[in-house]
Amino acid sequence: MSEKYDVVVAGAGVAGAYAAFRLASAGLRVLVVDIKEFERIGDKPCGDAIGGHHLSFLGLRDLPRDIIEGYVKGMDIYSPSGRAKFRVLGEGVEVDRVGLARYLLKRAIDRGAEFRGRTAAVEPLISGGYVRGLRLYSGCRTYEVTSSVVVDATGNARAVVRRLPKDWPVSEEADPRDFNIAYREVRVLKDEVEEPHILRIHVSKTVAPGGYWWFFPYSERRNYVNVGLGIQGGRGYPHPRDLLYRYVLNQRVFDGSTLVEAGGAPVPTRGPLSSLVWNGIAVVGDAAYTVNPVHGGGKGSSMVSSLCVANAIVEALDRGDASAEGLWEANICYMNNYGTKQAVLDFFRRFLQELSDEDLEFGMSAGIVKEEDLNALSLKGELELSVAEKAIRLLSGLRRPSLLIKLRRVVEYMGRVREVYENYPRTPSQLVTWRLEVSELLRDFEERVLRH
Ligand code: FDA
Ligand code: GRG
Repeated sequence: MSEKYDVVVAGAGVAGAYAAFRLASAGLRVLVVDIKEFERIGDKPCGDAIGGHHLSFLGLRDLPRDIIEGYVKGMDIYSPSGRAKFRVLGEGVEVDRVGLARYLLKRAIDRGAEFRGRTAAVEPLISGGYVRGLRLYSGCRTYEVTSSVVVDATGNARAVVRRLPKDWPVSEEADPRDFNIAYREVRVLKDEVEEPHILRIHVSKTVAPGGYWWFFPYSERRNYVNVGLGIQGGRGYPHPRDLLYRYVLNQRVFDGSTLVEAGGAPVPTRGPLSSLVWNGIAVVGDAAYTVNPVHGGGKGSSMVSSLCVANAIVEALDRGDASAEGLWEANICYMNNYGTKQAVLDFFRRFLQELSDEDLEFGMSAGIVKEEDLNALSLKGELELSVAEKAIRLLSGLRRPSLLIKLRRVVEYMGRVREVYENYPRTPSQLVTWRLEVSELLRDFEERVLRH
């Protein structure tokens, strides 16, 4: 006889652990499984930055101090030559990633969730068009658990949804070019870091093609920094570790530094899945492509998806309806709180990844986009049309008018994709038509703007 739960969560990274915490807090019978044991939960390479607004939204303002590696007050973004710099102010933290996931999982367990480490989700159990549970593997044994809803929070593995029928929207595969491959090291520097509350991002097509390299100090741990580099996937670019060693770690600031940790992983830098739910199944975090496409941060937004999914499951099970329709509120919530911004930024990301170092240098030094514009872009995914208009009026006669005209068109398309996402379907039956609208807009954008 298989064991029966209300919800089985596969994966206990931040997304799975936070979902389990929310579900257990609502009184549901929850099982969480992970291939890792409890001590290594959350141990995945990361830049460790989370915006304070996410912590407020998620009710995580009271994180224990011992899992905070640093307090962040803002970020400097450098042009390829390093001569132009934008400072974007915004408060956040550098977090101990293992400490955070373990803290969330512990809270879930305290609220009654059951955790099984060293346990793999092997495949979903499907019958009558519904996911009814999971086949699990642990200690050389395969067995089944059943549940009203399964939540796939297995990150890039997408261990459950990738085994669902291809016509279920949750199973959608991502294009390799919609990933960044990111590698990072944690190092202790010989000298103190200047301005340890400021994160640094450096854009350069030569050093980090289709991505950037970063230098994130841990203000609470003297001389510790998280330094890494991301490149766009699927383009045949060199390995990010090789680029980091070739262009970054030979800089003087790293002389005599010691290595604490190293590692990398793919990051899905694209728009959200068209639906986080289907019959008996929900998907959250990296497995649902909830990362910010422009900067690759995904911890905060993965938990936003978990919050939306958990709330929807609680309500759906209360009504006894775990169908796509019954769980649909998860999508409305996620699109309102993050997905729309993500989709808009994905269009901007595609434009950014096509720019040369010359374009980036010009764009940043000529003041086409200013610090305040970047603030609005990162907070709301809005880039004012007037920015491009102003720039064109001022500069088109002088230099690089084609870049400016392209920027204006990009901003127009960002407005259009926002409108489409603001009209996200209220029921699953309208999803196919809506998805066609999104893919047509993207095709149009690629043909008329990017390849033009
Ligand atoms: P995550 O991958 O963390 O968790 C998935 C869990 O599922 C794991 O515990 C895994 O063991 C488990 N699992 C997998 N397969 C399983 C199976 N079959 N059965 C059971 N369990 C299974 N984000 C950010 O906000 N700020 C930042 O600074 C950075 N920096 C950064 C740098 C680098 C180098 C990378 C690679 C990524 C980042 N990110 C980031 C992105 C961020 O790390 C990412 O978005 C979140 O960790 C996603 O959390 P999830 O819980 O969705 O997946
Ligand atoms: C796709 C152009 C492009 C680059 C991606 C993958 C990658 C390059 C970098 C690795 C990830 C990394 C270092 C992310 C840190 C980004 C960051 C500052 C996250 C914190 O931002 P939040 O939590 O994010 O405030 P949002 O945008 O969700 O408010």
